[in-house]
Amino acid sequence: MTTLIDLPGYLAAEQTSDTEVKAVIGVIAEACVQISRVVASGAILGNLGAAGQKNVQDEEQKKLDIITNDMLREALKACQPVAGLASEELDEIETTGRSGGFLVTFDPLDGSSNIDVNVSVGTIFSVLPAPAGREPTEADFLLPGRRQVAAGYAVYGPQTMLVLTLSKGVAAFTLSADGAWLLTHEALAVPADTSEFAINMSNQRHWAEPVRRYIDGCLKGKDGPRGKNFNMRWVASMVADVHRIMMRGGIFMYPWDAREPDKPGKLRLLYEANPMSLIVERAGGKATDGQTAILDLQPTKLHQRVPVVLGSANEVDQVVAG
Ligand code: P6P
Repeated sequence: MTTLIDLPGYLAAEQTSDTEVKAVIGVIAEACVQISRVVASGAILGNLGAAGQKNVQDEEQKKLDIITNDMLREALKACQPVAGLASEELDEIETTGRSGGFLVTFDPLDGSSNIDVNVSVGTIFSVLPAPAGREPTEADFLLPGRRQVAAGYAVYGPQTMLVLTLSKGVAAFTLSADGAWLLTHEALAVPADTSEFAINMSNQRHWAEPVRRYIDGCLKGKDGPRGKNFNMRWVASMVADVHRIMMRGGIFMYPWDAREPDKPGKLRLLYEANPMSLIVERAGGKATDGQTAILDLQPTKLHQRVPVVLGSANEVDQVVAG
C-alpha cells in the first residue's frame, strides 16, 4: 500500500499560501479530530439531546452544538494568527486581543438535528483576512466570499474526512485510526452534469415558481423536458449533501420559500454558503443565490441568510435559466 501524505506534509509542500494561514488550518483540523471523537462517543458521555436553550438563529441548541463550539473557540483563541472569530452558535463576534492575521467563521456542528439519530454531521469553516494594525470589528467580517483565503469542512460519517481549499484546487483527507489526516483525494472535481438533486421536498408548495418548475422537470424524468430520470437525496446536513456532490456530482438547493417570506433562505452566508461555495467553485462547480454567484455577494449582516443553489455547473445553469 502506498504511503499517504499527512496534512502537515501537504501544507509544507503547498507553495502559495503563507505559513500563518497554514497554522490556522492546522489548528482547525486538529480541533476537528477532537470534535470527531466527542461526536462519535454519542450517548456514552451523555452529550446527546437538547441543551435547553436557543441560539441567535432562534434554533434549539443541541448539547454538542455548544460543546463543539467551545472546542473551536478555545483552539482559535490560542492560535496566534487569529484576530477574531464568528460562529453560528454565538450572537456576536469574539476578538482575541491580537490584530492582523485572520478571521475565522464557522458552523461547529452543521446538521445537528441529525446527531441524536446518528446521521452524518460536520464542521464548516472559512478563513478571511483580518484588518492590519487594529482589533477587528463585526464589519471586518462582512467580506464577499471571494476574499476567503481558505475554506473547508469536516464530515463525521462512515469515514471522517476533511475537505480543504487554500489558494487553488480542493483536497480531501481521511482521518486515520491514530488521528492523522491522510491525503486520500488530491484534487476533487465536481462533474458538470448530474441526475441527482438534493432539496427538502416537504417545502414544495412554498417554493417560488421557477424552483417548482425546475423540480417538476426533474420529476417528469425521461418522458419530460429533461429527457432523463433523476434521483433525489436529502440528508438535512449541508455538509453531507455537499460532500456527496463533491464526490459524485449533484445539485443542492435550499431556496427561498413562502413559509417565512422575509427570510431569503435558511442557510447562513458567512459560515455555510460562502465556504461551501468556494470549495464547489474551486472544484469546477457553481454556486448561486439564483441570480448572483454567492461568492460575489456583499454581506450586510453577520448571520444573514441566503438562498443556495450549488453543485454541477450545467445543472446550476439549468436552475438559473428557469
Ligand atoms: P431542513 C442543518 O440544520 C441545516 O442548516 C443544513 O445543514 C441543512 O442542509 C438544512 O439545515 C436542513 O434544513 O429544513 O431540511 O431541516
